[in-house]
Amino acid sequence: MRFADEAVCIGPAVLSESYLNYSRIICAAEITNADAVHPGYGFLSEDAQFADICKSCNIKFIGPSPEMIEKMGHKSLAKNIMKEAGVPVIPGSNGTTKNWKEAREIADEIGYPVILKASGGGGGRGMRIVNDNKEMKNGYSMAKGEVEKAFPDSKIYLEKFIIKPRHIEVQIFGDDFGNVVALGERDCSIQRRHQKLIEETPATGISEELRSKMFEAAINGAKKVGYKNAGTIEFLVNSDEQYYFMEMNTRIQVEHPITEMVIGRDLVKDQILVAAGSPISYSQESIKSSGHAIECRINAEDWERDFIPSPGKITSFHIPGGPGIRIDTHAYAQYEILPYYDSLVAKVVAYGQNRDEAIVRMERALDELILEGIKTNIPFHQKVLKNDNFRKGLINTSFLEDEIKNGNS
Ligand code: MV4
Repeated sequence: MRFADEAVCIGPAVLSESYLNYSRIICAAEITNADAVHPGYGFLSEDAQFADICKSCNIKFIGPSPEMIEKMGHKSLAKNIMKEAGVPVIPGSNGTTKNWKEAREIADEIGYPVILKASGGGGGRGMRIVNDNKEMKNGYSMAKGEVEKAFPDSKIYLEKFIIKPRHIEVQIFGDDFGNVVALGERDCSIQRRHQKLIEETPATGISEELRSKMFEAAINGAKKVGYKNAGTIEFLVNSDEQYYFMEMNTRIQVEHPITEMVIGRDLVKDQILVAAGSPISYSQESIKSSGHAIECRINAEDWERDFIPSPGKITSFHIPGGPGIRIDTHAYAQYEILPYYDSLVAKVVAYGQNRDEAIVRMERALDELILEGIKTNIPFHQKVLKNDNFRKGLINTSFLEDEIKNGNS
């Protein structure tokens, strides 16, 4: 904010009166005579209604159309659309389920375990695993209760539960002229309570054949729906290298810098260009990915106390540098981390010619990163980077549970 040419106060800390308030944001855009709004990756970045309001105010929303955000926000609908485009999707209900009996019939057919998900959800909220036929009645009603509390759309869909999958997402980009490119994949399997902590690209241990199949599927899916601007197609990949579409994110994501590092492009610049009506200026064939990049998300959290938030003043701050190190942060010495917002303080991104070099550079960068006055998850990252299975690239969505105990144990 201090670096900006102009800044406008949009309201108090309460989110409903500032960052989540459509009219406050539109007012700020009007006051500054802004042509466009970049929605970032939180708050209103996947809010179809906000994108629609921008449109009606003649302010360009830097992202896909309101209709696209709406469609992809209905997770079961998004699956059907991708299935029609020939993208493999996780087996399960065709659309949402009417009741527990229907869910049980489908599950009896495809086999247990299954997972119940909120069609209006995402990010892991309102999910429930059902292990057998006898669990369905109770499991369904528990899921329904949670989903009704959490989301306006309380419909539920069902999927085969994939055991210890890898979470691999493909970065795609579309323009106004029907061009779509795939800019590489990211492995985001290292998560805790559906919060990603470490991401890397390229994904380790997947064949070139699987990678190109996923790119092709992602491009076909995005072309089929006429996708514009930056988006991510999320896949789950099982131990037999089968890949299944899970959901689509209609925003730029926190972890986009690792893709920028290996392809040498500025994705936010590209978002602005495409939003301004420029065509994508390069072909799929011209995209050359080289080397390996890893991101560690540094959060203001006390990882020894079950990752509870640790807001407060940063008393000293030293940022590491050197070859292949990129730090994205809004913080500085004497900056106060407020309790109202996300606990992400910095992204440490390490690039190397190969995975080993990226890991070693990341370890050095984390050693040299000094953040005092608050607790952070830096020691957690150091523990993961030392882990033998992580070093071997043997990771999946259960890695943390299976391999990393918390601070005191
Ligand atoms: C799944 C899954 C296995 N099978 N779906 C969905 C939202 C995302 N944040 C996590 N999700 C998952 N969906 C099917 N059909 C595994 C995950 C998953 C997960 C599930 C339970 C506990 C931790 C998890 C970590 C990553 C992914």
